[in-house]
Amino acid sequence: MLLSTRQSRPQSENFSLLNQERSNMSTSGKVIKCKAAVLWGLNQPLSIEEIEVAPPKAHEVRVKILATGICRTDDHAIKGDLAAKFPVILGHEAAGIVESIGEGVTTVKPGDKVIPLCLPQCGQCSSCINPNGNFCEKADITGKGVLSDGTSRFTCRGKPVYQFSSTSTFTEFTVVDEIAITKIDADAPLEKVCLIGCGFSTGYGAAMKTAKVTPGSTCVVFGLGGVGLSVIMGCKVAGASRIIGIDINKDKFEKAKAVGATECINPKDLTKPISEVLKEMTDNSVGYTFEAIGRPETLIDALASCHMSYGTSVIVGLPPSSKMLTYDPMLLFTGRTWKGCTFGGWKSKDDLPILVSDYLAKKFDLDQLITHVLPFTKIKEGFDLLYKGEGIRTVLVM
Ligand code: COD
Ligand code: ZN
Ligand code: ZN
Repeated sequence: MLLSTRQSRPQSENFSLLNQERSNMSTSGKVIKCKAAVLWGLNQPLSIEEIEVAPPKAHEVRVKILATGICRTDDHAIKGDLAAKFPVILGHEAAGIVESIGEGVTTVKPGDKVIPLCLPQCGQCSSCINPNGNFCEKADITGKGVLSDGTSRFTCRGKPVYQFSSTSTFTEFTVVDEIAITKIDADAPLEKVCLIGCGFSTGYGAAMKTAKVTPGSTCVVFGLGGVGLSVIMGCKVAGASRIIGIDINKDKFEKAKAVGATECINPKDLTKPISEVLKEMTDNSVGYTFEAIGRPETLIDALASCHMSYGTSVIVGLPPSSKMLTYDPMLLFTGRTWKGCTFGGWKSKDDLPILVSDYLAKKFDLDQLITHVLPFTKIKEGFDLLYKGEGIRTVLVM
């Protein structure tokens, strides 16, 4: 029985699972030495190092990471646009297998397939207990870089190394709080569902969970990177009949149409404001707009582009923290709704396993987002692809 379950998985994953079962017997309770990409300081190159990963303490879980995506937020930490403490192990979009658990852990066990949660769900704070909230108060928004007990589980060359975004996944092993990990279907292909750990869920949830796009509606998505494409997938699954993609890079249009955009516009080709063009194109019927760029100007464009009385505009992209917005309150006075969301609005620990099952049921296709797969040690090449704007998502496999 066990053998037949294994046979349905990819060969490499079977091998990892078998190794995992053997290894967690010998590694449980001990320090593990493994490879990780350490960032020693702002704007430094990522350095592949041997690190030590301490065993999980009470209510913590040690995970063998098998696949991790590279997200722009990791680069924001490298450049200093997002607070982090150094040295640090970045990475927050991943999937793996539980190696061992600390005392009191009840929701996962060794051998379980899991996704670490860059937005935890503690289940007890004001956001977690309200059905409409998801921004858990335990989220590490100030870049403390430590687990709940105030320390990290990593050391390298005798120095403590900080964690990132409640996770740290650019490493063969990591330790997270139990509130920052969720168990997923044993049949999930980890090198695909790792994207559910951040980029995909952020965009897809903006449409499905936050905006609650209605069937037959007209949607406009500003920015056709991995997050914007995931918004398009959400609009399509929700039954939108028109989905208009906007990007200044026309090379993004082909993929946008492949995932569900019905038409695409390059603002550089326009002589009138985009809100007016969209109003004319759609006979004044834009129900939903999404901003997945993270620029103050396009946030206002997206707001102005949804219908003046019943339209909803969702902020998905986050402008650099120093930027303030100026806008005409009349845009809201006439009835528009302006909403924001983090992580698509999903309650991470509860909702991610459902998204993984939806993927396995072929409700959406993550393959469209994965343009490059590289061995973990080629992480620098993966970041170069991000900088060149080539492809959508790079997945690193361990
Ligand atoms: N007009 C139209 N399109 C533009 C413009 C413009 N003025 N400027 C840039 N673009 C396009 C680019 O050509 C590109 O195609 C796209 O916008 C942006 O895509 P990417 O590939 O750079 O980025 P994504 O899709 O991976 O992510 C973009 C976000 C803005 C969503 C992301 O950077 C972000 O800020 N996320 C918010 C934080 C968050 O929710 N994080 C979740 C946990 S990390
Ligand atoms: Zn991310
Ligand atoms: Zn909480």
